[in-house]
Amino acid sequence: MAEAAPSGADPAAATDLLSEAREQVDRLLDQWAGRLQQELGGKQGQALAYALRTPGKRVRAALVIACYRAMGGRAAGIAGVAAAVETVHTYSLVHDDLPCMDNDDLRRGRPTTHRRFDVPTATRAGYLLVPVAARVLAAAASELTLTPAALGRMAGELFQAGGVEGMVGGQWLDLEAENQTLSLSELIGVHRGKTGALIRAACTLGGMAAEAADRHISGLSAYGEDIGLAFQIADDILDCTGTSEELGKTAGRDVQLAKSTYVRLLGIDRARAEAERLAQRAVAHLEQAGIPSAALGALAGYIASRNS
Ligand code: GRG
Repeated sequence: MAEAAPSGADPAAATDLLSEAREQVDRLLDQWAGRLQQELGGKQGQALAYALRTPGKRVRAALVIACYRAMGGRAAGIAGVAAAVETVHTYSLVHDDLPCMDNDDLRRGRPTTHRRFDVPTATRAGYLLVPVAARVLAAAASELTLTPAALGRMAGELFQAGGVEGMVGGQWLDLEAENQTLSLSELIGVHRGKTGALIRAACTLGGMAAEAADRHISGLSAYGEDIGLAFQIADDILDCTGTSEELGKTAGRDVQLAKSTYVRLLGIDRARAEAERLAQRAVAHLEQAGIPSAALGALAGYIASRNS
């Protein structure tokens, strides 16, 4: 079997980066949650705060921060860009769990937002998170003293990845594909949109915040595209091999919903080998673009072989 991580990658470096990202981004999201709860009030405010405060792994946040630093960025304000990406991701989880989509009860080890509140409140909370993400990004750009042009470019990148050409489009195809068997290339198309687009954007946003050159942004984009797919393959594997306690969400849901997954098409061993191959190729893209990649190599290894 292929190596579990790109050669030279240090698993402890990934764990350290993830804890740092969690600490910084959770603090910011907690502040936003408090502010929004006051602005909105009532059950709607509570639901929005509940969704923002649910504790995730913060992989996308760690990617924003690591790509920013790989491109020479040093300011602490990058955590705000990471929080904006995590806000879009949180919106997608709130809606993904709704009865009209995956209809799930458990997320991040807690009741899903519509179970804790109700379906209309959770639906509105999800929609409300999209403009919240824009506010979080604008505040971060101001703290980083980015130009309006840089903010415009970053907003375009984030919301295009979150839209019909990315996450929404991929989810749409995923829902349409329930009870059908997709070909591998169709499945790759679904995964690249549903999961990969936002992960790729996390990487390019880190580079853009550091005002990286276009050829470096392209290298980060190619890296992000491969680890985005590897991330979803690992998700497919964990759905079969993990428990609900370990995952913080209902295990075995893909089989229950008759979804096409990498595991269904290739089996667990070949799916695992493919995730590892993609992680290695992601790092090769960085090397080709001349991007120093120790932290990003560690994150690629973590993403392909993660166990939660
Ligand atoms: C209107 C069709 C339509 C769609 C709305 C709901 C939605 C947009 C998109 C769903 C996108 C989605 C949930 C993709 C799955 C990505 C994924 C593997 C999520 C799990 O990510 P982790 O493991 O979660 O990083 P944590 O909880 O750690 O943040």
